[in-house]
Amino acid sequence: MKERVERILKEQYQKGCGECSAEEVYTALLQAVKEEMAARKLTEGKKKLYYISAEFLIGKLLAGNLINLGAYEEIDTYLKEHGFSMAQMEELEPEPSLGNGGLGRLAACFLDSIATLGLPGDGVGLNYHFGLFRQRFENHKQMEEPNPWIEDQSWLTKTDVSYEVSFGGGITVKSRMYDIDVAGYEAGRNKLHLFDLETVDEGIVEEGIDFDKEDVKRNLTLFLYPDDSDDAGRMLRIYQQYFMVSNGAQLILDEIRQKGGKLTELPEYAVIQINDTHPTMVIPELIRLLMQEGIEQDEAIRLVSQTCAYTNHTILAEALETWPLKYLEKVVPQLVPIIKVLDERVRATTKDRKTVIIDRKKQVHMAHICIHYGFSTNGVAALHTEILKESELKAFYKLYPERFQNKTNGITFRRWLLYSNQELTALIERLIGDGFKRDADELKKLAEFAGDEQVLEELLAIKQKKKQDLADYLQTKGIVVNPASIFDIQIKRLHEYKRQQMNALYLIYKYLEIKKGRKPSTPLTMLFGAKAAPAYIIAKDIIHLILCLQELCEKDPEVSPYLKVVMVENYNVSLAEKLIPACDISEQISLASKEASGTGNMKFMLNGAVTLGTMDGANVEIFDLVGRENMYLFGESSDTVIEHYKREDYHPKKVLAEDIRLQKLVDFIVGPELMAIGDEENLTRLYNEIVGKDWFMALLDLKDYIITKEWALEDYEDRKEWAKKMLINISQAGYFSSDRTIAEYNRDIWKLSEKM
Ligand code: 26V
Repeated sequence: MKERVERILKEQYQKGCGECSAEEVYTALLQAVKEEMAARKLTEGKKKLYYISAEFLIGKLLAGNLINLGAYEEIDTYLKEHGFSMAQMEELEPEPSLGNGGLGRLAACFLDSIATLGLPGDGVGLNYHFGLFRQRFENHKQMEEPNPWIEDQSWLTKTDVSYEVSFGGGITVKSRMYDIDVAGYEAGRNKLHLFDLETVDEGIVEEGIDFDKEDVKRNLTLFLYPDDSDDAGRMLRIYQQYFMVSNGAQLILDEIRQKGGKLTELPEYAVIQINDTHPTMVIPELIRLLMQEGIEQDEAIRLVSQTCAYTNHTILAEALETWPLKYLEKVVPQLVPIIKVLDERVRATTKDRKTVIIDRKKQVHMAHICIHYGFSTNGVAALHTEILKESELKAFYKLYPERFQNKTNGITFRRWLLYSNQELTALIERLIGDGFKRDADELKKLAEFAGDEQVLEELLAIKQKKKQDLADYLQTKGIVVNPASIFDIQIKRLHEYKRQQMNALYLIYKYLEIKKGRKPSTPLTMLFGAKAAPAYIIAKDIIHLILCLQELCEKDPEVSPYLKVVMVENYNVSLAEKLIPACDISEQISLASKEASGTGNMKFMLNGAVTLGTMDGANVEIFDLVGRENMYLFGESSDTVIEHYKREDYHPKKVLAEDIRLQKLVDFIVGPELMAIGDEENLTRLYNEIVGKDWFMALLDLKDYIITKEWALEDYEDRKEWAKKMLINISQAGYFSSDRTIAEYNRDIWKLSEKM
């Protein structure tokens, strides 16, 4: 690899590494890695997986690619020899934000594992020019800006693949496919195909992230999920989705033809994983294309149904996509007759009107298309799948019990351990050898060292080092944190069900305790990172509250030595890589039943953080693995929560009336201290929401949360016992490797032949 870099530097700049600027070295590295990847054999096979997803939150790629190519250390040393560093290169790499959060990051981890396991499978998505917005704070509020990430030299490679895609109203556009190579860990190569439109015009973006939402030819792939709070935004989302799946479907059929296959053999050549409902239209689109090729409708429907599998990622009603039929008539009129046929067939086979595709209000239920016309439906954690079967999708489960299955999410250990925590990786390797890098289950061997004082001390020393690293990094952004304090971290999208507001209420509790003179033995640093959807008012109010609390603590000399609040700006994958290894307490506090899985919880556990969480999503499985001794559980069960919703018997005012202490915490939101810092409008609106509605029941669990968190903080004082908890968590994290998840998808759904 080093030689490649030298050669490129010579060719392009006629200089050696020592005389080049950091930018020149970065560009040469990028090209060298791309060359090296291109030289690898593509993983091929008769049957191929197409993982279609509106989001691939791949993050920066340089370091991960070097690791998977086995060249990280070589380049690390090479850079140091010439006065550069890997960290410097990473700072220069722009971060693609082609995803919102968990769902998109999962897709990126999956690509890594698919390539590593040697499975023939590619990703299919969109090449958003700006991706998700960049977040900036101003006056304690979130501002949104475009995040351009495509430079002259980037990971994208332009291909000569191009298709025509037609929309209603006589609009036809020509696409262009760009590829990003995905290198497996010491294994082959797969591809992420991102479709784009050459007429897209970055110049139409006005203030912030506003743009003309009607001008499809110029805006189609500008942003990831533009604001869907208005009709034009929602319509644009349908344009994007159809553009993605029409290109994907044409690519799939082309590849079958290239292999000499017949379209009637579709299920033998292709399996399509539909990542949430965003790519649902691939089903009617493929049926349409097959019929165009002369295949009978019945046969086309049968072939497509045997090819498509659907993953559900949420039970939140507001996130389950339904589109007004009239929108589809406008954007994709060619699909409407097919969707109507699909609906009629459902109506003919079942009386249960809960499963219809087009409902009485003429709304099209995208998930229903996937379940009826796919051969598999899966949830993303054991509890989530049970809830789908027993409540949300019960009617479907009755119809097709054999189609339902669970695939608990996972994360790639290459990025979330080998790369982001090299110190911990080295310790593990010394203790149990390097087999865990290929077989994450081997981490279990670490449990033997739970009584080994020296190992425990080393583990603590590594945690300390990572906390120091984070503190140093934050310092460069003007933020000072005390590395001797406890790092308590909640990083994830901002949503009421994830209950950042409950964490903020704990903060108020702690602030008031310190004001009363009850000072913690070890200071506490509470770190947050979260973007709120631009149109999600209450989520933005919660950010406002946290930023106001940050200032309140900072400015109060009685409090600041003991309690520090930091909300990092523009939380993204690279920040996660710095925050997670430094964490002591991992906040996984969603309302039970609402977080389908969570994957941050897994990353924290793998890095030796102890979870403070509810029995929700994959937390349940973490608890099963580590036990009561090694995790802090609190809150009502999912059954109780589901009952409350059914009976409509949860009232925040009742909870507050029963406990005056909780009332005081909530009142603080609109008290003089915060009003002096923040905006009355935001604080009052949030207060009213919590007191009047509290839809995600933050107050229900607040008391238990405070007690349990206090208990965890107390336990932290016994460093040896805490280190044991850390070690047990790491030793049990192997189950959450996405290699395990992908092996299960392949065994039970895709059935591709492995080439290792
Ligand atoms: C989407 C939307 C869109 C409209 C407004 C509200 C809303 C709320 C939530 C969502 C989530 C969409 C699906 C999603 O991202 N699910 C996440 O998938 C992860 C990977 O499976 C999983 O770990 C997370 O628990 C789950 O929330």
